[in-house]
Amino acid sequence: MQVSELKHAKLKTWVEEAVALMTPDAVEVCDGSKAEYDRMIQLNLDAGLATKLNEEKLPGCYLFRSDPSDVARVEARTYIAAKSKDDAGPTNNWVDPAELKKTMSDLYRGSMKGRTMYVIPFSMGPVGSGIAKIGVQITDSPYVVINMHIMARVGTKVLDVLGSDGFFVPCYHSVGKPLGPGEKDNGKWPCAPLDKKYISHFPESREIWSYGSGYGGNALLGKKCLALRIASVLARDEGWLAEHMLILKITNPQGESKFVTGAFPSACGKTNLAMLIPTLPGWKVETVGDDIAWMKFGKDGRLYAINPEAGFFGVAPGTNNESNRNAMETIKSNTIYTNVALTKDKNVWWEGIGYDAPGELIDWNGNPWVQDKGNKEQKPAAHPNSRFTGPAKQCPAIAKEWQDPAGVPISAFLFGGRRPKTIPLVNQAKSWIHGVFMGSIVGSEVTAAALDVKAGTIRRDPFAMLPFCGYHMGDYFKHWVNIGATHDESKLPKIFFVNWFRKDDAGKFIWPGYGENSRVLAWIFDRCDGKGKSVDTPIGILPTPDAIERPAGVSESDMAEILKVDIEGWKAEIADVRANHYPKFGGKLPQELNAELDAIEKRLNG
Ligand code: OXD
Ligand code: MN
Repeated sequence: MQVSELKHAKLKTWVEEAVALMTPDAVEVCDGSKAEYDRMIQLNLDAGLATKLNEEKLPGCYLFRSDPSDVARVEARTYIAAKSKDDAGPTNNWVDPAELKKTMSDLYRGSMKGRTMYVIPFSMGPVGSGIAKIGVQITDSPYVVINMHIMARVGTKVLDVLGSDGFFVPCYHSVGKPLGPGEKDNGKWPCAPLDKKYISHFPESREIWSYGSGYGGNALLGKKCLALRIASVLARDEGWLAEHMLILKITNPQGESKFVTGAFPSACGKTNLAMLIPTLPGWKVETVGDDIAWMKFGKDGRLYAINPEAGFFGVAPGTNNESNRNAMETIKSNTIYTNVALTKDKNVWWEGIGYDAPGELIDWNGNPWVQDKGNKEQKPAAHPNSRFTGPAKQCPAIAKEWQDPAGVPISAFLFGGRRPKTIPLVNQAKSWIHGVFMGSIVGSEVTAAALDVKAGTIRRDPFAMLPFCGYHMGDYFKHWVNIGATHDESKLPKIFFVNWFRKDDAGKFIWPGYGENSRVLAWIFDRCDGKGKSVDTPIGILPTPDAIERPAGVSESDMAEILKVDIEGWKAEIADVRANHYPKFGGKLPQELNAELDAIEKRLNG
């Protein structure tokens, strides 16, 4: 389709302005067809950016290697350009929007020379769903086009729903590497240097401008940029929730089902939990989403969730048949791999895939690599943030409701993180506001290797939204408080804090995790019906020691340890929240949360 054929006047003008600014050699409006996908793959193959993988073992799969400066989301280069700095809040980077638009317009000027501009109409959520939102991304990256084909619903069907005056979020994207006459990418991943990368959000005008990166959440603008940062602002204004949450369906041995969402900071096994294979006989877990949940109130007063995405953009290292067999099955075909290692027979390999590297590999930098297990200093063959982009419909555990435009009714919210001590295996909030308090103090242990902080330090990541909230985090807490204050609490999801990551004094995990987490999910399921043996404690409602059947390897005393109320540990936790965490949000911290902190402290002292 030509730009001149676009029926939506605002969209047409916006595209024409982008063409005038970025001066591509050609413009294409994406139709979302298989033929288009195949043509984009061919362009990537011709540019030397894609490697076709073994057609017998991995049909329809391709490998890409990105530039070392372009391997992950760049939080330091991510901006919330609200009109007032106070609206972005203390946990977001802020630049005045007019100034940022000026800087970025200068970068965009001529940035698509020698390339084609692709206009991708996309729907986050099932096309036409009342919960879904439409975006239109302009990009000069055929890699982005194929990833968007998998991660969102794209093409003409979206334009049909948009009509001539529908709402869309305009998203600019350029890799920031124009080509001179006759110049080709020649196998070199196009992007701009780190200090020229910008991932910018304009919350008032609901716009996204991304420049200089072709990778993941920086470039697939439907995901973190639209579905979380801009959507969180829409949700605040319109009275719904846009959350960094997985969605799963649990069915008990009697055949009754419930839907649960869960927020966990990055690297806490969200995708694994979303695709869990229960060890508990008779129970079934199915997947609705692994990263983002959009929830709106139904006429019955309950919250209904959709997964706005259509694919999984998962971390490859550590994914194997034990940790996540469903993910391994999902990515056996029609999958894009980025920055994993390549074997001689054009298969993929990564650290933690479950078997040793089969002979000499090509690592994610494109260099020969031979595994040396004796060398602890050896650089990994796959980048630690290497990814697969796989279609959700290929997941063997996908729930039949996953594309239901009305969404699925949510019975429980889970919050969790990696907490080696203090936080029990599972703890039910006594009330909505207690649950909001739990969400507000979510934290996870970071390793020294990952961040420049002392190993064992807890990084607080409230609601797992710190890098993804498009406005002041204190106002975000207030939005959650208000949801409880303005709705019938008995119909709202019950809230639980879970922690699979307790360690003993020798540093060994006490709880086996993975499929055994189904035992905890079963207790949560029963609690939603007011069943499940429980005890009221100062910190919340805990299972009695015999409420959760112990898995192999977990002794009675282990179970008592991970279910006990660690009074001293909790006092330290409360003191840390009071001294170091809550003050970050200044006057915008809702007083209801301070009151909750006081109440728990009082109970601990009492
Ligand atoms: C992600 C993240 O990539 O949360 O999903 O970092
Ligand atoms: Mn995520």
